[in-house]
Amino acid sequence: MAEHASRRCCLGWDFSTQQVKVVAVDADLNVFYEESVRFDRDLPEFGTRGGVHIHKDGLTVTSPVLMWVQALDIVLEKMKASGFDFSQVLAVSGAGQQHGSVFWKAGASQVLTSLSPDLPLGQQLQACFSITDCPVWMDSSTTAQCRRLEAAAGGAQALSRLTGSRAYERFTGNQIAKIYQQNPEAYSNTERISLVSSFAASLFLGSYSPVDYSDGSGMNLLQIHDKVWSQVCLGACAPRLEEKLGPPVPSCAAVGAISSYYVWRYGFHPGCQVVAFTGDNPASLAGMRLEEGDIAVSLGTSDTLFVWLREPVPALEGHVFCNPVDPQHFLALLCFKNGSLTREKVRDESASCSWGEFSRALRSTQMGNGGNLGFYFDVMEITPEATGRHRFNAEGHEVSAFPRDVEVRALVEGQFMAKRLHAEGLGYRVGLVAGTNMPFSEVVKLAPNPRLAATPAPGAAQVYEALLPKYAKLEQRILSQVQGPPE
Ligand code: XUL
Repeated sequence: MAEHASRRCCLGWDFSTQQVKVVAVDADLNVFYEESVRFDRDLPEFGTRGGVHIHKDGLTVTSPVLMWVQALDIVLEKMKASGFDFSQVLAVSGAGQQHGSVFWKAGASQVLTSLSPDLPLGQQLQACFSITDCPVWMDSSTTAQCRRLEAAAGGAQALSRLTGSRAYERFTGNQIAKIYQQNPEAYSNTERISLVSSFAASLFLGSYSPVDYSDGSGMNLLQIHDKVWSQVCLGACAPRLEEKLGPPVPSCAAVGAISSYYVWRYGFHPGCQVVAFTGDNPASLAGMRLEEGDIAVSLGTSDTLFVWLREPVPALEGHVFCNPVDPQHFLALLCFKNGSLTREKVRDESASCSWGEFSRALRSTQMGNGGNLGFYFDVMEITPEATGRHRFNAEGHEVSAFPRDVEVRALVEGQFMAKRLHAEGLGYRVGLVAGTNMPFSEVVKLAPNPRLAATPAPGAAQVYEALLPKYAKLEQRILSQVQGPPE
């Protein structure tokens, strides 16, 4: 029997855009088993690219719900074939891509509660969805619904104060409104609407699992302070929506025992608990073990920044979600579209296509870059909404170019000052003292320490504290060139 066969553990699932993945974590928080199914490669019959269908309008982006169900079937079968001992699993939980939604057809609940252990889920749930292609987070087709929702809530800022974000096309309330308007029959034939996360939890529970506060904050429907659905927002999106959503729960809530389907088909213990699933970004905050005052930056195609906040200031940019670890606190998320690709471009132009050269350029210039500041928005930026490259010398005069080494430092410093500036805009304060008495941090103490990729150089605080107001002023200058002066 395989070495992983009989270890008490919890299973963590990830229903992401491109794959379904599972990890088994033992009592010392060691990951000792992993399995996954990639949609494009392993389920080619659904014809997805990157796990999605991009429709002809270029704005609508969906994924087939049965592809997600079948992916779960395949992962479970692979685990079984490898000798995985399901009877040792104490609990299952997980994460899902945020904002995506699943529409369960009238009667689906009946099917979910009476699954036959002889058949895979995909076969039994075939007729359970009123919408077979689910809107996902990459969809941007709901601008009209967004404007309507903001108007109903008293404006974008008022909606942001209430729900943590102004109206965003991918946020689920706006997606539901579009479905209600364009396909009213399918909407009225829907008995339950899940997020991808609560949908996945429902599959394990064998009944509808509630939406959790954290992922629920990505819908433009949840009042992030009171943790209840906003009647104004529900009313602006679609009728009878509250009953289709069910009441939300804390992200750490145990929602029930695993369905007997898994007990009979795979040998799970009947007492195995299902803990509410949440969104992938909230799950990352928990996984990275962030605490109050911490900030985490993910450098990808887009850069994402996560912050643990106690007193958020919801704004017109970025998102404030309920914190998955401590429901009294919050998580701020900022997305910067000009991330890796822009860094690579500047590396190619100013550092001979070499990261070694790029690092040398950084070492050869001083912190603060002699007062030179740059903005590198090769594609329309999300935070802030501006475009183009803008360079300013120490006197604040716009210049057309920098020496190569100065260019490299201006890019890196500019990208990171933007992160600090906009995180502060959402209520983050550099230098906060970490919170005490946090049970989650106690629990995860056992896990290997996350590896810090870098630490600030001595003197950095003084240099950038002084430079930040100048950066903010120049950013305003660029924005007023794009948008015209403020009213
Ligand atoms: C966050 C967002 C994405 C998805 C990716 O608001 O839309 O990060 O969660 O899965």
